[in-house]
Amino acid sequence: MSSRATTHFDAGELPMMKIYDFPTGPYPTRVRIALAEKNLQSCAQFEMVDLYKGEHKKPEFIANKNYSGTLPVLELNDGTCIAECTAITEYLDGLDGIPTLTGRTPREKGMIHMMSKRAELELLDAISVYFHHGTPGLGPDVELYQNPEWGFRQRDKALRGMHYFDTVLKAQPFVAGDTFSMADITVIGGLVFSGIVNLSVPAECKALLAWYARMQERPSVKDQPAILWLNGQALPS
Ligand code: GTS
Repeated sequence: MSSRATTHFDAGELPMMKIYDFPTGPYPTRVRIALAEKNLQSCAQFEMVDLYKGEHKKPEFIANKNYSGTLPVLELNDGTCIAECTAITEYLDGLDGIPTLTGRTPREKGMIHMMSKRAELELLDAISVYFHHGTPGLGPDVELYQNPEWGFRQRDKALRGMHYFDTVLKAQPFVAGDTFSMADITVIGGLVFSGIVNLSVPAECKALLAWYARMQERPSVKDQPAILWLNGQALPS
């Protein structure tokens, strides 16, 4: 961890943490990007939970790791488990006392939180619902209830969300304003999921497409397994 430029921690004080992960998953990708942005990857040990085998729905996982039965989950040395990408990102961002992803001032924090939540509601979570209800999703053994009509409505909502974020990005360089933040990471998660379900960003959403191309050049984003996979590149072993 010696490469971290500014930190309130000495290397030995930084916590080791475990991330319950599915490397190409859009939500785990959000936390992987946050770790890379904070240069904390070497503090994280990843444990794969196979979504397609329903390991995240097993009673032990629900009881001990995440009541919601989703990934990612961050587990601290003392056994504390933090689920929800935004909560995990807030935790990681606060570790060094120099928040770069979740805002410093009340105004920044408010804007970033709002835009990240909006990116979940209008884009990422909507595509997730489409995946689980409007496509075979994780397969019949895991998808015990499917409502295709709801899935297709959410797909249409996500397409409207893409137009909304296109409008936002016509006016400013990043989703929550002038700097990269957790809100950008959430929209990246949304576009990763859109790639997985073949829901293309409409060609007229030029600002959103240009922003996504820029995001994929960021060191924290470009080598993510999900991005490599979607771009037809080999995954690291
Ligand atoms: N609100 C949660 C968060 O922000 O962490 C959602 C997490 C989520 O839906 N994760 C997906 C999941 O566990 C992982 S992935 O789809 O990105 O790979 N899905 C499995 C399921 O059964 O919902």
